[in-house]
Amino acid sequence: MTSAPEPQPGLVIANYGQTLLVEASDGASWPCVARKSIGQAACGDRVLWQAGRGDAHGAVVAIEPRRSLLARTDARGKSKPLCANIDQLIVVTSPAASAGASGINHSLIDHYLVTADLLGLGATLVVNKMDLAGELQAIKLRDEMARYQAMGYEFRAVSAKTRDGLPELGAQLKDRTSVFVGESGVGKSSLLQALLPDHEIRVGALSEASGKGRHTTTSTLLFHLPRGGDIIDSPGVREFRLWNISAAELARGFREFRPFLDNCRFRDCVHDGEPGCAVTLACEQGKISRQRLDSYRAILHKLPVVEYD
Ligand SMILES: Nc1nc2c(ncn2[C@@H]2O[C@H](COP(=O)(O)OP(=O)(O)OP(=O)(O)O)[C@@H](O)[C@H]2O)c(=O)[nH]1
Ligand SMILES: [Mg+2]
Ligand SMILES: [Zn+2]
Repeated sequence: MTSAPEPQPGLVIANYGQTLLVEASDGASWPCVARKSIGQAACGDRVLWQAGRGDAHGAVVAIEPRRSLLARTDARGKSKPLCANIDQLIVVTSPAASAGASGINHSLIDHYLVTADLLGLGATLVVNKMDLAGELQAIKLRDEMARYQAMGYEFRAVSAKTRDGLPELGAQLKDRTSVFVGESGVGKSSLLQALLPDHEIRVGALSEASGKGRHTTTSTLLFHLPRGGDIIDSPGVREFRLWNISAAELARGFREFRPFLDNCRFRDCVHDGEPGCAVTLACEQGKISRQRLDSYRAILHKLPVVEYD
């Protein structure tokens, strides 16, 4: 019997569930399965892997230590790694088809921003499909986003269709690993396609020839930017659940709450209507927006266990 091939370093560039696509140092990619004992590998993981014999899949035998990990929690509270070794979250939204409202899903945005803060990652808000926004809607959007900018988050208004704002977004992605997250249909894959003209990425338009199903993204995929940096496309979500964090951690994730958190009457205040709550008072005084406090409370009520620390 010949001995097993030497493990070599690689990068997970796609996660299809059971099968991982691993990019070798020479740029070629190989389908692999992960050894059960090593835990779940995610897109963006640096791994050690062994080539398979003949047509057989390779084997991922070790996951290198991660500098960051974004995980998703399912309805039962089970956490699943989504992508690893990322530097920033690109939170993508788009204006609603109907005029009037801005159409932005604030609760989902706030979930992602809190997640980024708690993981120590950067976050940028991107509103795509600005070509569809009417004049009034565009003003309202920029107004709402100005609030996030005041908290120190980057904001970009872009259009994958007209390419408006894409050079600026591209500059922000350079030499970093970024993951595009957000609801289904907001145009994450379209933005990646616009930034990566040499790749062919399937986007959600109905196939005109067959009229069958939308090409919604179902796997997490990593692409290299031609001028340095990696971007990861992820499947759209309706809701993003935080893992089992404490109420205190959640409140700290709302970064503009921080100056008030030590001033509540009760040390274990969760800022949900308790008397003498400094966060509620700050909201009444216009120092914290109503929408953010509502978002915080909505997330608080959904935490699997509210721990007081
Ligand atoms: N008008 C307009 N349409 C866009 C723009 N960007 C994307 N679209 C359209 O929006 C639809 C959804 O785009 P996708 O890129 O597949 O959206 P996604 O966020 O990747 O969706 P999931 O993969 O399901 O999460 C497609 O029909 C795109 O052609 C844009 O800037 N302007
Ligand atoms: Mg997609
Ligand atoms: Zn309080």
